[in-house]
Amino acid sequence: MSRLRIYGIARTRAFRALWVAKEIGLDYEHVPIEIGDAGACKAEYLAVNPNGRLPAIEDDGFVLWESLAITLYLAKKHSSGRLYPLDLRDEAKCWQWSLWALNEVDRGVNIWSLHAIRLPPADRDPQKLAEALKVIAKPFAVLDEAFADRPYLLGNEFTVADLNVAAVISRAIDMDLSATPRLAAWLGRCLERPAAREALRLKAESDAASPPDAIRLIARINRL
Ligand SMILES: N[C@@H](CCC(=O)N[C@@H](CS)C(=O)NCC(=O)O)C(=O)O
Repeated sequence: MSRLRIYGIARTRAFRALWVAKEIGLDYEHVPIEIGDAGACKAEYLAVNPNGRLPAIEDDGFVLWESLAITLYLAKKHSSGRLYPLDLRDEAKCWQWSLWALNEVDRGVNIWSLHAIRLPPADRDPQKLAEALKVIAKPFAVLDEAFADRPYLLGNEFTVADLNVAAVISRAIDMDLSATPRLAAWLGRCLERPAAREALRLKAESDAASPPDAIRLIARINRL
């Protein structure tokens, strides 16, 4: 049996943990549980993550939740000096970009993708869509500028900083990104990596298998 278990259907933020596991080439067991009463709110999962949110991992008995804590932990544990930088300042930059992604763009991109694409047309709210685009415009300009003199966030190499930010905004690949061309090119480069493509395939499959009511539940339960 694999020592690493990843909880959460790939359509959720579990995608981030699946991507890093594939990027490193880890052997893992995927437990594709659903959000809410169908899975994440059941007592069995609440014992793993008392927040009732996805994802979480169990690594040889060690439990961890919060998607980007998971990616940072797995990258540091298995890919120090490659995905996870050895230098303290580079490491701090990985934390900086990861916290930035969660605080500045995670919610806005989610609201955008639900109200632009994923919800049935009758459930979409153009005002929420416009507000989300307004909220992410400034941080997207900051991200675009970060690539003025480098192909990846820390320099010439793809690191967990890129993985985390690209995973958080992955659904923005369907957005009009013409105002931020460097961001668009970088996001394309990140999502074309073989590991990202495999994780995206799982995500697309679980998106496709989610009926409209499941998407409505996502919007309601996450207040998006
Ligand atoms: N900050 C958390 C957010 C986790 C989260 O909200 N996950 C969603 C699925 S993508 C969820 O479980 N929502 C259900 C709920 O909030 O009850 C993380 O990045 O892991």
